[in-house]
Amino acid sequence: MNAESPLVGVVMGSQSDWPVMQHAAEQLQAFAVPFEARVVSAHRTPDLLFEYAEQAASRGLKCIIAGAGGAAHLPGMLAAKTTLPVLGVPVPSKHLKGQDSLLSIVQMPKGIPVATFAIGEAGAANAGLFAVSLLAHQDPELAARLTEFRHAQRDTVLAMDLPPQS
Ligand code: RP5
Repeated sequence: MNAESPLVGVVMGSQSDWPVMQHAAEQLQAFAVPFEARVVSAHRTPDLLFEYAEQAASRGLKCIIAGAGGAAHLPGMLAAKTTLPVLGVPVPSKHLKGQDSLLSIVQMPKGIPVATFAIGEAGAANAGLFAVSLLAHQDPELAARLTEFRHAQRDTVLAMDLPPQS
């Protein structure tokens, strides 16, 4: 993790969410965005959730990436307690494979938005990239790195070959 003051908070309901949420952290690391990673549970540590959300902006965070599984209250409750952008990542769950996580994050009632990403690793990685986009708006060097990343992806696809067709 970067030693500078964190600009992005990556929070999750349990340590068991980390294998998914580390994909958000990896994107932030790749773009040298300072971040912090914490376990904050909506239903097991509600007081910590309130404290984290209430202090996030004054601590210098610019957005919060929040991942949780099952009845995933964490992103919505964080969004209820801060006006910072909250990026929700549905973590795959044991029985419903993250469909429950997705619906409980994406179906926020009008007035308290949560930007919701895909279930699992792709959603976590995209939440990391979305945080980079948010920050790049005010950081030309970061914006240049994001453009470079997009160009590298484009070039990879343009170089893809398929087997000869008979
Ligand atoms: C949620 O319950 C967490 O976000 C996690 O996805 C799920 C299971 O948590 P553990 O029982 O693995 O701690 O709160």
